[in-house]
Amino acid sequence: MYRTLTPVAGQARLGNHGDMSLAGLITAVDHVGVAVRDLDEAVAFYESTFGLRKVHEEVNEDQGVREAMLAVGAGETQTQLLAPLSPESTIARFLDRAGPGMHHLAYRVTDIQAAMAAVRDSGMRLLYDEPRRGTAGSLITFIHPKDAGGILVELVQPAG
Ligand code: V0V
Ligand code: CO
Repeated sequence: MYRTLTPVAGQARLGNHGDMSLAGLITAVDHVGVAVRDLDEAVAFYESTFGLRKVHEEVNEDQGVREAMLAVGAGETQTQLLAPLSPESTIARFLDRAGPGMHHLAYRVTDIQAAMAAVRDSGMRLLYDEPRRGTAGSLITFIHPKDAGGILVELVQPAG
């Protein structure tokens, strides 16, 4: 019925999104990234206010951040607090422009190379040609916010 009524749309769907769709590759919201000025203060605030629980902390020189992961409920989804390591870091620029607040939305993917191929196929700009090292040994990349509805979207393939 669908095909009979809208054959062109049907073909476009298959042609553009057949094997290359992100559908099926994204399995969860992995984390929401929040830019903060002082990591220790922010961890204390999120723990006491929302009852979140810090489960991980690390410095990521490549990304210019000191970051903490806080489990929400059982920890399937986390809140990531990000403080800048230097005035040149992307988080410092964000804080200068917008102040503390939501910075990115991270979708968990099963296969980051396949997800990156799907993003390229859709015409959205990836910020990195190859995945980089993210929190706790994960592999990450980002989609430009101007191509993703005004949100900086991270794709993350967890370690292991
Ligand atoms: C910038 N824009 C944003 C944005 N950052 N829009 C939504 N959300 C954001 N976070 C807008 C900005 O307002 C401009 O809009 C436009 O995009 C171009 O911005 P820009 O002046 O070029 O800003 P920059 O120089 O700060 O660069 C923005 C990008 C940069 C996204 C290219 O932040 C970047 O490379 N991010 C990827 C790396 C990253 O964010 N690392 C920290 C998280 P108008 O004014 O033109 O309309 S690390 C992490 O999450 C880890 C380690 C992990 O999860 O494991
Ligand atoms: Co992140």
